[in-house]
Amino acid sequence: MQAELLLRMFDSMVTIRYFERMSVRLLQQGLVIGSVHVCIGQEAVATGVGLALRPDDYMTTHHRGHGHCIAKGMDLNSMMAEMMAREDGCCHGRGGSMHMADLSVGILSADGIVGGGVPMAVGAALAAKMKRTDQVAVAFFGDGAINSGQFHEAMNLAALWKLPVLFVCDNNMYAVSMAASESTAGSLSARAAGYGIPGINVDGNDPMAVYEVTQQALARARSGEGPTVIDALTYRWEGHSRNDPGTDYRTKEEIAEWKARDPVLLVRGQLIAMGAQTEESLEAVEQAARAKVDAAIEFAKASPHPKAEDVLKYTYC
Ligand SMILES: Cc1ncc(C[n+]2csc(CCOP(=O)(O)OP(=O)(O)O)c2C)c(N)n1
Repeated sequence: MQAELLLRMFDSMVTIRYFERMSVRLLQQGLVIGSVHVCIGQEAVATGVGLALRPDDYMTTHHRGHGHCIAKGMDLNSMMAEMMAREDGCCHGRGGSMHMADLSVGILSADGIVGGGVPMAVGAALAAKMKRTDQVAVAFFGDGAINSGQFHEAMNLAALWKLPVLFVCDNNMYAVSMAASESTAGSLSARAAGYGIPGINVDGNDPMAVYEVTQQALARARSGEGPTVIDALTYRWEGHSRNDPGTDYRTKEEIAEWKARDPVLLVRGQLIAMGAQTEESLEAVEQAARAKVDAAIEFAKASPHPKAEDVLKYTYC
């Protein structure tokens, strides 16, 4: 059971990492349109939470959200086509990297507005409570979101009404070039305590640790006890986005230290140490993951661009 789950985690993380590496390459080639914020190094947070959720649980994510969507089960073809601004994308190519959505797996939206998805997840949780389903809503956000007003309004209502919601922080300690230590007083878990809800700190580079705290939080939410905050400490290996090398405000030593704590290598080592897998069998899993992403790229390339006369289609006012 443990080995099977770890293998699924490995598969999820290598799929996310390769998807992200290819996203950067396709952006450089001009095939991906707009901007891309990759989550290389942070795959364990998305994976640990995503694999604990049910397909009908709701999720909102943020600008660095490809990993969350993949771990929640979103179709890679539809994601890649969206990034390449094609008709077969999840938003028919109108949204791009920061606007992934797929209601068939509970993904309500990604959001380019920092903190924007948090109140939406609370709304989804309120709907689940009113309809008496036992669905849970998860809001992913970065550490840069936790000083925004809407974040606190959302936490307050969720705690007051005991809504089935998980607040999950991909805490990579930077918002663009701003270190959290220079922008944030106190801690996220202390803020959770201020709203009377649990605030759990977890190693965000260990998918099993993230999975276990997510399961506890889900059980609490489904039994009507209300929300939980999960503060998952992790690190983004790359720069913030296209024009940021990520090295002007972080030391080489810091980056190297976090790369040495690679979540993919951690799980690879665990699977081999327990005798469940070999180097060769894991290489085959990685190859299969790369093949899925490569097929999604080919699918997206073959998908048509929206027609100019359809420019107003899907717009509402
Ligand atoms: C309300 C709002 N303010 C500012 C921005 C510009 N912006 C985009 S991403 C970002 C940093 C977000 O940092 P964090 O939430 O920690 O996520 P990370 O990029 O580290 O994953 C900022 C300031 C924005 N998109 N929305």
